[in-house]
Amino acid sequence: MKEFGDTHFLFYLCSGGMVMHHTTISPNNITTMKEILKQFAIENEVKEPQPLKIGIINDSYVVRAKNIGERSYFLQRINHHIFQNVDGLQQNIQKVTEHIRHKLEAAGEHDIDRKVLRLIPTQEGKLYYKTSSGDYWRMYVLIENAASQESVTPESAFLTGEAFGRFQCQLSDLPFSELCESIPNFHNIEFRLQQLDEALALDAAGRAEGCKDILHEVDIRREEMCLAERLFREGKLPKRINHCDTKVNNIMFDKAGRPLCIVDLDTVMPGYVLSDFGDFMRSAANTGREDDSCLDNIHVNMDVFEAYTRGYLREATFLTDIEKELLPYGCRLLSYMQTVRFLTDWLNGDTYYKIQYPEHNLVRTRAQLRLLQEQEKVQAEMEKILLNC
Ligand code: GN1
Ligand code: MG
Repeated sequence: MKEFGDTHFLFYLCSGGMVMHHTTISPNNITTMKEILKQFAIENEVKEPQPLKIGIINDSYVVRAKNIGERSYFLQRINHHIFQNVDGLQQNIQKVTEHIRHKLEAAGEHDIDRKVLRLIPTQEGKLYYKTSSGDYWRMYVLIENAASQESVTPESAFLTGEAFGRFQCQLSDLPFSELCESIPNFHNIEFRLQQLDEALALDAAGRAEGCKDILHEVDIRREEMCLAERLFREGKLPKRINHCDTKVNNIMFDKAGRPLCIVDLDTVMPGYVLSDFGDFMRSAANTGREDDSCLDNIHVNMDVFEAYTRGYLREATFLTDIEKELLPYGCRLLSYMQTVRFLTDWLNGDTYYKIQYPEHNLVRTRAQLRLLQEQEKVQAEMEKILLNC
């Protein structure tokens, strides 16, 4: 876990793993930033926003209170090229956070603003601010004295499993017809494969020839990986409200290492529970990094798998038998889906994910494919653990 001390300070995050970003804001941007800050219904005086390097989609800033003891904030520019229905997306977040807040209040919980995100409306009472140049901004209360982690221990994986299980449970009585798909077909693998096929046919960046081996690996698994969609059509697999980005760094922990708050709610929408289970394992039960260039670093961490599964099943009491049985499949599905998505972006010439170097999306693709292959090797073991849980 990152440190909480004064020097390696770590505040919290609302999207993706958080690392302080050392670039400064230019004078022009400072004026714009002041204008943006003025739009939100902030009660106290704040300092200049500081950019944070978190997530690979939105731009994020921390806005600290001028005076100790007052509220600090988390400001984000929403990537509206990716989230094209910002209004629907913000309403989803508002509905979900309000729903959870009511549950926490009813349970007599304290310190609720550190346990569920709170959106700060604009002066006009809107959930986001749109600038004249067409950018969208939103603001949350900053979660103080909390940190995200890039990896978990079996102990914290157990607690995290409970936390995500609880999150799904808290939302299980919110009718999902109330939420929109902030990105349509977001975790629909049939749709993702279709996007891959289109990218391949277009070959906009002239990269198809160089990834024939990966494409072969994707192709031989197509039928197996579309199982969830088939089961849904047959009425056997339900959709529920899911987080849809349960990366390990999308949960904040308190100083004692206890899960505090689930963050990055951009993709909260109806989906299969397999998504949330699988995406956590994709990011946490991997001994390597999501973009590890050394493929030999990548193996499944079975201790994390077992601990998270135990924690999750303790809280996710609403699961049907088929949902439970398919959890190990969900791990493979999400690694496969991320392989397909990174590969599609590579073929399209890197138009979706932020990259840090030219081959980044290709390296990410290979790392996710390797993880899938590693998960396949331990499939029987995963199923056994699940039965024991
Ligand atoms: C994106 O930016 P971040 O880390 O929240 C992506 C996820 C991927 C993830 C891969 C809206 O999430 O679906 O799993 O990158 N979010 C969107 O690291 O596409
Ligand atoms: Mg995200």
